[in-house]
Parts: sequence; C-alpha cells; structure tokens
Amino acid sequence: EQIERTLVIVKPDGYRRGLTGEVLRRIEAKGYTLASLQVMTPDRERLAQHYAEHEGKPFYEPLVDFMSSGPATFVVVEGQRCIEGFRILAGATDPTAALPGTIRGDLGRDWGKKVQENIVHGSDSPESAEREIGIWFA
Ligand code: DAT
Ligand code: MG
Repeated sequence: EQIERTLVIVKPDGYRRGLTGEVLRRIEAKGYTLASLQVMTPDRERLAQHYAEHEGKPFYEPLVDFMSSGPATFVVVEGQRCIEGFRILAGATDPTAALPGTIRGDLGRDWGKKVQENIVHGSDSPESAEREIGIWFA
C-alpha cells in the first residue's frame, strides 16, 4: 500500500455537538488508520498559518474566531489515497449543499452564522497535508 497522510480536524462545532466519535467512526469504517490524535483549542497564530490561503477574504476573521472558540480534535489519518478519500467522505464545503451520505451532508446544516460551521477540515493535497501536519504536530 502507498501510504498517504492527511490532516483531519473535527472543528469546534463538531466537538461541541459531540460528533467527534461519529467522524472518527466513519474514517475507520472507510478503512483508514488514525495515526495521531490530539484535542486542543487552536491558537490564532497557528490558525493564521493553517488558513494563510484565505487571508484577506471576507470570511477569514470570522473563520479564525470560530476555529479558536473551543476545543477541536486534530487527527493524522493514513491510508492509500486518504486525502481524496476523506474529502469525499466530508462532502461539499457548504453543509446545506453537501450530499447525504457525507459527514457534512448527514450531520451539518446552516446555523445562521457568518462562517460555515461545517464540522470537519481535510487537507486538499499532499503538499497541504504535510504543511498542515507540520503546523499542528510539530
Ligand atoms: P474546505 O474546508 O471545504 O476545504 P475551504 O478551504 O475553501 O473549504 O475553506 C476553508 C473554510 O473556510 C471552510 O471549511 C469554511 C470556510 N469558508 C469557505 N468558504 C466560505 C464562504 N464563502 N463563506 C463562509 N465561510 C467559508
Ligand atoms: Mg480547504
């Protein structure tokens, strides 16, 4: 097997709603491995690095506020093609539009906030995955 790694975050909304176990269950049921796992409230400095590509966009500040609002679970997930595979498990960014069967589609919806509270993050490429794992698991 060609092992690939991705960074998954169960975001503060997922943590508050008690969905961490359900998300991890789906990752394991798919056949991926949980390689490292850490619960923490993310600090704004590392969130700025993590979300550098979105700096300056209208949703950036609310996004950092939301992400630093409480505990989240950071997970290094391993398995062949797990970057693409987890993005498909997660579903579309907008939880209202995410298809049923996906984490965001089954468990998420619009709660009237400025930022999409969409339960999970997943790296979007091998380069992003290594960069993001380096930020949170230094
Ligand atoms: P994804 O999390 O699907 O990779 P992204 O990287 O484009 O999406 O954006 C990062 C997060 O920022 C996303 O999970 C929720 C928030 N976000 C993205 N686009 C948004 C928008 N148009 N309005 C509000 N929040 C947004
Ligand atoms: Mg992204």
